[in-house]
Amino acid sequence: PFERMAEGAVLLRGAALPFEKDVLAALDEITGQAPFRHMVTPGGFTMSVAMTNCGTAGWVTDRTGYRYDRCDPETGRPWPAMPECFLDLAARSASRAGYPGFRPDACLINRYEPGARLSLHQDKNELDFTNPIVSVSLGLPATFQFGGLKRNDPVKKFPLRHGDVAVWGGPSRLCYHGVLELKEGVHEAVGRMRINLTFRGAL
Ligand code: MD5
Ligand code: FE
Repeated sequence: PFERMAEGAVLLRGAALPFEKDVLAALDEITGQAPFRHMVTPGGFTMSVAMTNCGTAGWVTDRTGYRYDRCDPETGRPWPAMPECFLDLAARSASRAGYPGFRPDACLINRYEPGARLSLHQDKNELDFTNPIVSVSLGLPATFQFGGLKRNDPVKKFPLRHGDVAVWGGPSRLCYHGVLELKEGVHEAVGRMRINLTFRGAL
């Protein structure tokens, strides 16, 4: 199961399923130390998606802007370490998609509850855009949309389900993308939410 979504972007359906148990256990460990929180954008809006991080650096936003920070601003402590099973899943997925040698230093963990959405944006706070971004979907299904390099380029929609892994590299790395409002539902292993892990080379 190998779909090409765009130039440089590959969808590996179900690629995270063999890692499901380890990943969900590691997630509980991480969110015990660095709980999900709703961050505030520079414009003063509270995000409907709740976030936390693990790894050397974590993505954060507040009234002063977006950045990667080595510490959790809520606790002042370093983010929880990246679990081995996360690194393994990210590196193997990147490799299968044609990006060998990917070793992420940051994992942003997004939690969508029904009604939460992520509006169209580009990911450009990372220092080196030659690294791909690996995105792992868990729990409730969502509709992912991605467009082009300009905000007004036409968008394509893709359903993302539990266990799917998307790898965004090459020309797709800076494409506009977002997630439509999550529909009501309960996933048997994850509950009433969608979790997305996004692995990045941030520093
Ligand atoms: C999500 N998260 O489903 C997505 C998965 C984020 C975010 O967008 O910033 O936390 S990452 C999807 C992605 C990353 C980089 C490029 C592109 C998509 N793309 O070119 O479409 O929670
Ligand atoms: Fe993004």
